[in-house]
Amino acid sequence: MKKFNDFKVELNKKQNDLNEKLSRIFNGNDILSSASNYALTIGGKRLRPVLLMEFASLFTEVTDYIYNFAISLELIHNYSLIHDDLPSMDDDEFRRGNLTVHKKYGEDIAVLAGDNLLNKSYEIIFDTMATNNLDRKYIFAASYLSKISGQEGMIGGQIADITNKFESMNDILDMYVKKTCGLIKIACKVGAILGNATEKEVSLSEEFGEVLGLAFQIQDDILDYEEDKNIGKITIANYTSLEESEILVRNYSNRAKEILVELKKDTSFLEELVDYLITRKY
Ligand code: GRG
Repeated sequence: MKKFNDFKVELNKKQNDLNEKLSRIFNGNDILSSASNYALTIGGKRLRPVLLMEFASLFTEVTDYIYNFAISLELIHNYSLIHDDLPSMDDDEFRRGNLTVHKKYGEDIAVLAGDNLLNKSYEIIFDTMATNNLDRKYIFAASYLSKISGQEGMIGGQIADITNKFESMNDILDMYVKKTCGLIKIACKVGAILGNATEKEVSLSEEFGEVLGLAFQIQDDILDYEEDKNIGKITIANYTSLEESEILVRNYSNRAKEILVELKKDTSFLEELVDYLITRKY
C-alpha cells in the first residue's frame, strides 16, 4: 500500500512538471494560441511523455533534449484527440471533463488548433536537434516518431477504425496496435534509443509499449462495455465476453511486467504504472 502511495506522489510530480512546461508553449492572445493552450491544459494523464522519460532514465540521465522529445510526443497525442473529437469523427462534446475544442471554439478553429499542435511538435524537435547539433540517434528517433504518428501507425489505425472492415477479434487488435499502441510504444522505444540502450533493450522497450497499449485499450473497452454496445460502437466487446476481455488485460499486463524483469533495471515505477493503468476506473 505504502509503495502505491509513493508511486502516486512520484507520478503527480512528473505530471505537474510536464503541465507547467506544456502551459508555457502557447501564450499569445490570439484565438489559435488560446485554443491550442486550452487543448493542452484541460487535463490528461501525460502517460506518453512519462513513459518516454522513464524509459530513458533506465539507461541514462534525462536531459532537456530528451524532455523536449517527451513534450513533442504529448503535443502529437493532444492534436490527435482534438481531431478525434470533431463532428466528422467521434463528434464528442466533452473531453477530460471539459468541453471539446470544437465545442468551445468552433470546428474551424479546432481543426487548425490540432494542426498547430502537430506542427509545434516537430518544430520543437527540429529546433532542439539543430541548435544543439545532436547526433544521429535523435534524428532516427524523430523519424520513428513521425512514422508511427502517420499512416503506418496512428492515422492508419484511425482509418481502419472508421472504415471498419473487421472480421475477427484479431482485426480489432491489429487496429488497436496502430491506433492506440503506436504512440505508447514509440514513447518507450524513443526513450530507450535516446538513453543509448542496446538493440535488445530497445526492442524489449518497444514490445513493452505495445502490450501495455493493448492492456490499456482493452481496459478502456471494459469501462465502456455497456455504453459502446448500446451506441453500436465496434470494440473488442463485439467479439468477446467481458470475462475474456479481463483475461486479455491480465495477460498483456503480465507480459509487460515480464519484460520489465527481462530488462534487469530498476523498473519499480513502471511496474506500478502498469497496475495503475489497468485498474483505473475512468
Ligand atoms: C484523429 C489522427 C487522429 C487520430 C486519433 C489516438 C486516437 C487516434 C484516438 C483516440 C481515441 C481513443 C479515445 C482511444 C482510446 C484510447 C484512449 C483512452 C486514448 C486517450 O488517451 P489517454 O487516456 O488520454 O492517455 P489523456 O486524456 O490521459 O491524455
